[in-house]
Amino acid sequence: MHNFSEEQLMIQELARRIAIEKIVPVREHYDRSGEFPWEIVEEIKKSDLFGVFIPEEYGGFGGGITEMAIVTEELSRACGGISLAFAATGLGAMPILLSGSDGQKSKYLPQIATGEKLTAFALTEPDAGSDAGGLKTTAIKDGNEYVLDGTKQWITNGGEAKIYTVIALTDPTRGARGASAFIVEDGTPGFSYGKKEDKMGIRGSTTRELIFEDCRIPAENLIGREGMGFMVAMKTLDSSRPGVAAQAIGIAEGALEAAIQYARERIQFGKPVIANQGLQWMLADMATQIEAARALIYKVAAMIDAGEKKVGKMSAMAKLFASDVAMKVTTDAVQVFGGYGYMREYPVEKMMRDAKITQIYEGTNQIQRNVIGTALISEAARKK
Ligand code: COS
Repeated sequence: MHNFSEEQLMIQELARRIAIEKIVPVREHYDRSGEFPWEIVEEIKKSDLFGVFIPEEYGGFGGGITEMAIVTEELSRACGGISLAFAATGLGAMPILLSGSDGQKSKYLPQIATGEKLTAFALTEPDAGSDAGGLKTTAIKDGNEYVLDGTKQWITNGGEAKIYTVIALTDPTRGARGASAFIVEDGTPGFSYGKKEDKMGIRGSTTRELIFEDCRIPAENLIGREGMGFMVAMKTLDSSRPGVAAQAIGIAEGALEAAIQYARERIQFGKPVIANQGLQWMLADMATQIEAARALIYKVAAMIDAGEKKVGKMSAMAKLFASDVAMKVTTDAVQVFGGYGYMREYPVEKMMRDAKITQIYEGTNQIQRNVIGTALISEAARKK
């Protein structure tokens, strides 16, 4: 167990209770229907958990990435899809938290802290995924407004969120260096929602296209300065990747728990299958990998919360390692369940489908290795 404070343990307990009492009974429904889990959003709201990572002066609890990870982990133990209503709100709020003005913080953070408004982060485009610098959406200044044109793709919470942080080019001739970050509110004329994706996993979460056509927003919605957008996006991802790692490890913990319970109950050859050493070894590996990943996640979360600046490498390591562990553990959990594991009647096939996305979004694990490799090179160069 990590050295969580009394308050952090209380947050963990609250989130765990929602997960067990409210999410477990409905997760299959949302996985099948692909609907957005508003009833769970209400529960998270009632427990004040949306505010755990928002400073007290803006109506939050005053925690940081550690608290965000604790809640994400606990909710994900029950459902890695439903937990995203919370986790993606954290991601969407991050540019405002990290780089927003006092005015922007005062206007938007209190509404996020109460859960009155969900948020979403919009960087990815049809032709700009791993190559995030290749974005094409433009935001051209016109008097005291910016005019947005373009399409964002695969936006978690798209259509459900009310506040969007959007990266767009204010100077299309300068590529990534011409990018800027903006706040765009739902209902702004020229801003509409496109295709809603039909996904393999995390089906209790909405993934949708955002379309901007001559969409005018006040110039005051610029986050930071023009040209800072790519940096805002990269800093956001440095802080949010531990959240993906927490989601991954939550899913893995749910799968391990289910596998242990099943292995104790399933009788074959006249004894519970857990009596087989081969199976115990599988469970031992699963549990060990989860603990190692958890240690990494809460280490980097503590570094970020302590205000350390160079966290990109560790953050990428946490997301890379935890998501690979989640994929391995959920696959092994299906194996422990055998034929039953492959059936939709049991939760582990869903966990395996949910785990897969954690190796892909907020930067594929190949991109995480690029981030880690680049950091190793620059650290070595600095030592010279
Ligand atoms: N923090 C602050 N600034 C950063 C940064 C970070 N973590 N990473 C890069 N930058 C800055 C660089 O310093 C550089 O600034 P200058 O132009 O002033 O020198 C600028 O950003 C461009 O950096 P770089 O040349 O390394 O960018 P690349 O285009 O090579 O891309 C990767 C870097 C691949 C790491 C980046 O595009 C990435 O993370 N891609 C994945 C995106 C992703 O996670 N998508 C998921 C969608 S969001 S859910």
